[in-house]
Amino acid sequence: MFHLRLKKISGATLMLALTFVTAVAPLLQVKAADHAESTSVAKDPGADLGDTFAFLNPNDNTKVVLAMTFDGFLVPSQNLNLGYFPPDILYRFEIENTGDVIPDLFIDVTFTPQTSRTVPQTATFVMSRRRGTVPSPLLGRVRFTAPTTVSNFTPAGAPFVVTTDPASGISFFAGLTDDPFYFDIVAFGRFVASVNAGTPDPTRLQRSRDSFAGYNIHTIALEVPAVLLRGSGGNIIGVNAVTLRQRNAERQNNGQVITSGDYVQVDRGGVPAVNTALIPFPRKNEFNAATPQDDANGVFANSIVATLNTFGTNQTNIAILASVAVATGDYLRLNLGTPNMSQGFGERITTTNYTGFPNGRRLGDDTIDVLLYFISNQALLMGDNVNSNEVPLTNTFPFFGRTHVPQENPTVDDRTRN
Ligand SMILES: [Ca+2]
Ligand SMILES: [Ca+2]
Ligand SMILES: [Ca+2]
Ligand SMILES: [Ca+2]
Repeated sequence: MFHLRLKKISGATLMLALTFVTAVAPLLQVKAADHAESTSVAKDPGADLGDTFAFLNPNDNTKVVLAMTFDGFLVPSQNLNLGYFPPDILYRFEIENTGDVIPDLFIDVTFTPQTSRTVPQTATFVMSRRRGTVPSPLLGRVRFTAPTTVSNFTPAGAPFVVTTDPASGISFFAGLTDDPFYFDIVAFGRFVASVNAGTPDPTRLQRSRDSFAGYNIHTIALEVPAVLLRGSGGNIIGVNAVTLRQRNAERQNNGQVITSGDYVQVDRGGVPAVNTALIPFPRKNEFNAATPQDDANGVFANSIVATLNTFGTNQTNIAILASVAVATGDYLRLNLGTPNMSQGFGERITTTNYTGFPNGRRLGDDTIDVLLYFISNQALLMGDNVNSNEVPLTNTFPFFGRTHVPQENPTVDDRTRN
């Protein structure tokens, strides 16, 4: 536990830890990896990305799993009313595979309007390359359609519906899942408050309550043969998830909304918590609308470095974090040549043969603890005392935990752990 570990570390390290925690008061604003982090998305849930994932399928390393989550904190009793996909938002994976900051492949997913609470929507999947890039013999343009998974109230929940396009070998899933992100927002806030009050109380970090437990989130997950993603950059690919809306929306007297115009980016997410933890509040909307090219051009570098300086992060670790999220843009970068046999649960960045975040991101990776490790100059190992998801992941694609459903037994509480 944190308290015991504090007793074991040196006085100097303790001072560093406490200095760090004192300085991280801004992290009190942390809502999640990227859930509701800016005013431009907090009241636009369908476009509000939560997390982005990219990892080699632990059962078959020739395949890459890409996933984005959005519109989270859904209580199971609202699975039917809120569990649909908005038809007016474009969900896009940008893949960078040449070693620069310019995305080279685009995977776009859109949905037909919902016509019934019990009928699947149809998703359209389009994978294309950036205009001007060298055509790949393996990839022209991939297009297919697939049904969404419609949630229900049965005790077992609706089985995940996976569609595989026979031509490309790409598998697709879209539906409500457990939110795989885990973090005790409340305990961390209380501990920081105790430090700020001059009475540091590490026992505040012993709640071990996952603020995201028991809630569902919307998930789009893809399983793509690695050969389709590899470019001239070799085994390294970068993944950025974005949501886009058309520029104009005109509300009609009959209740319809007519959209038109070009697409404008609403949210983006590569490396977790960059916007949430490192971008100052006045610039969060601007960051969400910006691009990895902007990152690499240094548009946000001063703000990020200023925040890390406030945290007490030294140059060595600022350089590490900058190499991950700034210098070549905020992409989640995955090495397709690094074998992965695990979903990441129970592993720490100091674990032998660790292959997870910041090498891509697996569903089980404790990303909060990894980020705190570097921000604290590799001094803090204990993180937030929430070390895994509250329900098991599934063993096959899409790998996410089952959709939470309302409890049948009136004496059994739900799994939320606020
Ligand atoms: Ca977001
Ligand atoms: Ca590129
Ligand atoms: Ca969860
Ligand atoms: Ca943790």
